[in-house]
Amino acid sequence: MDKNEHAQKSIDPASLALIERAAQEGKELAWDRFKEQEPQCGFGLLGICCRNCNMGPCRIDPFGNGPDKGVCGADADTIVARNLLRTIAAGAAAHSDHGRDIVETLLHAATGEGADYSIKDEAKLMALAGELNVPTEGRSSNDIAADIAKKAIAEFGSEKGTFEFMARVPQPRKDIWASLNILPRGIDREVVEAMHRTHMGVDTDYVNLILQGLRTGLSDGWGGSMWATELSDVLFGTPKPHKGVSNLGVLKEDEVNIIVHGHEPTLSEMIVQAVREPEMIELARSKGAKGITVAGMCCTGNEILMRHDVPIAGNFLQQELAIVTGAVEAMVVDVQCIMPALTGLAECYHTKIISTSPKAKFPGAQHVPFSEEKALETAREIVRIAIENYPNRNKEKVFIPSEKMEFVAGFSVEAILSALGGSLNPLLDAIKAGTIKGIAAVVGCNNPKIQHDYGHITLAEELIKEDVLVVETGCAAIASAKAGLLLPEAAAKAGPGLRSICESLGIPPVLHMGSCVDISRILLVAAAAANALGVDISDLPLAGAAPEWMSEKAVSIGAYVVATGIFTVLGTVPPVLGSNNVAALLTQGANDVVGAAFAVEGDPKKAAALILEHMKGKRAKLGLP
Ligand code: BF8
Ligand code: SF4
Repeated sequence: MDKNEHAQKSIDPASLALIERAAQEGKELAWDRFKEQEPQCGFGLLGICCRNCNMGPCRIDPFGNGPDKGVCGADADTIVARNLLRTIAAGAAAHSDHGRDIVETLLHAATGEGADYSIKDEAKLMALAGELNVPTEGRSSNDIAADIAKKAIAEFGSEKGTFEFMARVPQPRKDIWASLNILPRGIDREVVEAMHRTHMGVDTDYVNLILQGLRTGLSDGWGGSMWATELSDVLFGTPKPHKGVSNLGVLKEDEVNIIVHGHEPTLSEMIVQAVREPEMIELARSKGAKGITVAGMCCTGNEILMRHDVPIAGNFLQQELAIVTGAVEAMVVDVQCIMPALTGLAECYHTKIISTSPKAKFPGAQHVPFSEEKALETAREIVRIAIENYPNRNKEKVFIPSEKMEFVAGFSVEAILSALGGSLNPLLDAIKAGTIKGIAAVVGCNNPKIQHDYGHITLAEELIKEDVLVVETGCAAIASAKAGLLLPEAAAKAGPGLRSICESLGIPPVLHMGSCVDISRILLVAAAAANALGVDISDLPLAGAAPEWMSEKAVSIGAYVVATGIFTVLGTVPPVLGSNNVAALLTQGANDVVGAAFAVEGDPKKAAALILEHMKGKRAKLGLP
């Protein structure tokens, strides 16, 4: 493979250097495995294969030359819709099960079973207690926190049949959900019902199936994910803007490097604490290292960078590249977006892959079970394993790219409000005046189908140039961090209106709002804007985009963002094109039902044009210039 072929894989110089390095060393990466998969299965790409029962697997002939029904009689519409609903259910389950773990951590912190955790944000706890009608008078924070956690737990099991956070949804939106019968009832319940409905011989009506997809998505966005965000803030602190450093250049040649990768902040918070202990630093020195560097990867990285001065090593397609540096003593993983390839690759280096969750074991990894009861102790054990591994590093194999970039992150809703002087009004006034044309949420993954980071960066740059404020989470936000778009100085790349606002507030034109569960923060900004203007969310000049999405979680996010009334552009094609009816419902029909729909556009410049056109239409309807 020549150099030019590698150049198409990423726009990030650090990644390109390591892709080249891996090729020289004969190491296989996701891009190579993607190539081996090509041409990918046409039935799979169109969503028209079904193996929901053992009369199958069945497939529909997309050209009309073969079967148009499975053995049971399911047609393309049913099969595509059922597959999509199962995908949403898996994504919602992943986010919400993460949420459940956070709820349980708060409960255990409150009851003393998780003694290493404590309530870091009393103000947020009190605000939530007020909102959720939990008595506070004369009560300890732990008692209040326990009550809040129990309220949340009841919502997973759906004792109540409704969500606390529905009170945050603007009334017109809730009326739409009620009329469609898609108000989520219970977080687990919607996932279970989705699985039930897609079982052989249950729901076959594609419209009915897609509606359950929206409800399942809503149970994630306004349920599981929102609990994850809110209670993580209570436990670990509500993010505030601060500086950090990104990209693989944050790894240190002369220090023990530990990467925390995955999604939940519970363990990584403890590792951050453990590496700062003098005994650990002393131990590292005794092994010949100058110190210990912890760097994040993917959403675990986002969780800790939002709250601490901890660098982020990279996003989804950089996880293998981190190992190729030869400078990582341990990659500690919990759940989600962890490539099974890591363990095989790590065998060629000295890196130890340490799995920690009973839910996610990896053959070849060292398993150090994590429990809240012994959280800090486990974190110390993991840090010790990493330190002991430092002398095994082959210094000749080390190749750390020099690229690193500063960023400012930590834009929780609370932080945005405080930057605006206490209310959303200055932002809304700017939108009304046309100084800012609208707000776009650019979120989601990397995917070797798209040049790494190209989708995210091109779209964000195109939008800010046109005076659209961009808010980001997940791997999209990490891409922007590496490209320098999260710095206030990046306002120079924005149009004159957005630039003036950013300069007067001292904020970047692209705001990092957290991990993927923190898209719930974006929902709250949308809801607050709609309430302040007395309109529905779908009336606002807002848009969502996932230029490089790959995960099932992203499909659940898409479902709840569209159901919330926000137009969403996808950069990679979802497997729905095998049914014209389903594709039309998602891209057009949904407009008449929930006031928003999906578009699919792989070229981020064209995606930006779609978003601008959409905002123009919404502005005109509101009578804005
Ligand atoms: O939850 S953006 S690749 S890391 S799924 Fe995964 Fe996608 Fe990254 Fe975070 Ni979100
Ligand atoms: Fe085939 Fe129907 Fe069974 Fe699916 S549910 S595998 S379409 S028979």
